[in-house]
Amino acid sequence: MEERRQRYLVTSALPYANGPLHVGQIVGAYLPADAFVRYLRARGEDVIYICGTDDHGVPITLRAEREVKEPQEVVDYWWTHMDETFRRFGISFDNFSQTSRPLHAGVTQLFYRKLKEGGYISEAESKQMYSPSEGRFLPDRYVEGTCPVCGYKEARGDQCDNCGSWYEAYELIEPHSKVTGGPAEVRETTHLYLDLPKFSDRLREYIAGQNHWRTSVKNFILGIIDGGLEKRPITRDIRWGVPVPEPGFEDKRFYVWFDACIGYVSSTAEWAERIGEPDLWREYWQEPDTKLYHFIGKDNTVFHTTMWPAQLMGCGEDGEEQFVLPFDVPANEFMNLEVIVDGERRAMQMSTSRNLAVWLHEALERFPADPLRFYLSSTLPETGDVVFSWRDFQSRVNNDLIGTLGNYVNRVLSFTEKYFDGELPRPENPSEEINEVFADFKALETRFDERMMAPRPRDALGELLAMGRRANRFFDAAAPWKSRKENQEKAREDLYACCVLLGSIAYHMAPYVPDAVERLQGFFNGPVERISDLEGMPEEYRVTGAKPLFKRIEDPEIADAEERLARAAAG
Ligand code: B3M
Ligand code: ZN
Repeated sequence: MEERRQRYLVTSALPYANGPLHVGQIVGAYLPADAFVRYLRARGEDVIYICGTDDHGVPITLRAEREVKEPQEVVDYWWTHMDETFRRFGISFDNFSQTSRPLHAGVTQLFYRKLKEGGYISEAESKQMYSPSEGRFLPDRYVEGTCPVCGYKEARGDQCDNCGSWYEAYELIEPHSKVTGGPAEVRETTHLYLDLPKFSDRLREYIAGQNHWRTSVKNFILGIIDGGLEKRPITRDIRWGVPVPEPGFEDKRFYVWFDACIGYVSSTAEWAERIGEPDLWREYWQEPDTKLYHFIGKDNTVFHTTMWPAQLMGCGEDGEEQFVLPFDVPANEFMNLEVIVDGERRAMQMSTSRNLAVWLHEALERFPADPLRFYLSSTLPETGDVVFSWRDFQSRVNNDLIGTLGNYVNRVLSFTEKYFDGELPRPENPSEEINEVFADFKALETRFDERMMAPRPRDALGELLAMGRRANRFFDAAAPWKSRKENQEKAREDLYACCVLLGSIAYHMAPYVPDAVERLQGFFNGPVERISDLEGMPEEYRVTGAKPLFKRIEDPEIADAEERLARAAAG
């Protein structure tokens, strides 16, 4: 009986299009999702992987103003930069869109209309800071003044960096525009609000039912819901964003977090159009058996588990646009950097403004994607914060990727070519040792599968390394360098078994180091497949023209990369 394919829709957080990508973002939302998606594709599941840039919000307009450019110019530049970097790194999106495209504005306005028809939108007046000289309202981050609590002179619009107090911008003493320095005043303004309290019961029920989520995450969200949700303003007095389809709101735009997650939907719709099946996006978003995964950094959790599900629920009220809810929201923790300061190794927080970061495009100038992907996969912040260290990069790559996995692949392939003309036919009766190692492998494959589907690709990588060690042990015990002289037939049979193991290892390596596995398939002629899924043993394996898959990382390369960070920390 043919198993039905499961439908998956996987997304990675939409990065703000205002600067280059750093490794902290990569381990948070992109690499784990990509490994997961590549694995699902190899398993033959029905999966699409969706992303795009988040083009709205204050981070974008601040950069545009600093560079005296139009926001569109800024986001287009960074979209191209990110698109290229993601490709070089092997992130295999099915679609990478932008939230500044017209299609996205249409989808956002559709969500808005549906929510309004459902009775979830209201209008209210509020106080906002206004800059008379600039003729505009100022978002919080554009306002500075004296802290009403401690008297600190350079307090930000929403929070004081000196005493940590939170307040409304109009409570600041002598508030002024951060851009011009001119005075800011309080003015009344009208905004639209999303009625989150109306969703409380449904949200609670939805979250409480996610038994596969981590309990800590579940309890955290339930705590927020039980603490009482408030109506959220979904418009802003700004000119850059999705236009609000209401009279009187011509000078306002939707708040970036109102449209950001909708970007997942519009990017899927764009993908469907591009492949010539414009309605196909509905299957992924609206068929109830889709499994929807949002990979994000942990600071985006609350939006993805309260406001976003509420938007999805509220949009489907009339039964016309009924959306699935996220099946899982894998949220990763943070990554710090190991930096040498005054000759000492220290873990420091990344700082993009001080250039104290490992930018992905720069790292890719130094090293190929595979070793970087391998190291980062081995240190994904799945359960707690982690530290990026160039020295660890070198030792993981040289010891684990090359020493354990690459070495096994090389030994098997070169032996097969050198002593058996690259041809290994299926043996009649496999030895007891062979049956044993196959059984061990099947158990490891099951463990790998469980961890990858959790989804915990870092833990799954641990199982892959266990496969590598087990395979090396089998090779050592079989000692084909001896047996080929004493018992040709046994040596041939053992090497054949080694190729079966190699096929499984390559299969499980592919989500992490896809380029290497593609190269391998150029000289390894045999199934790259789990042993558990082989239908009978292959007739034969053939090997021609094998080459080492990886290059060792040398000390000077690491010294140079470390020095670049040390300089940033000192400067
Ligand atoms: N752009 C925040 C961030 O990049 C935001 C995520 C949107 S996900 C829809 O961390
Ligand atoms: Zn203060």
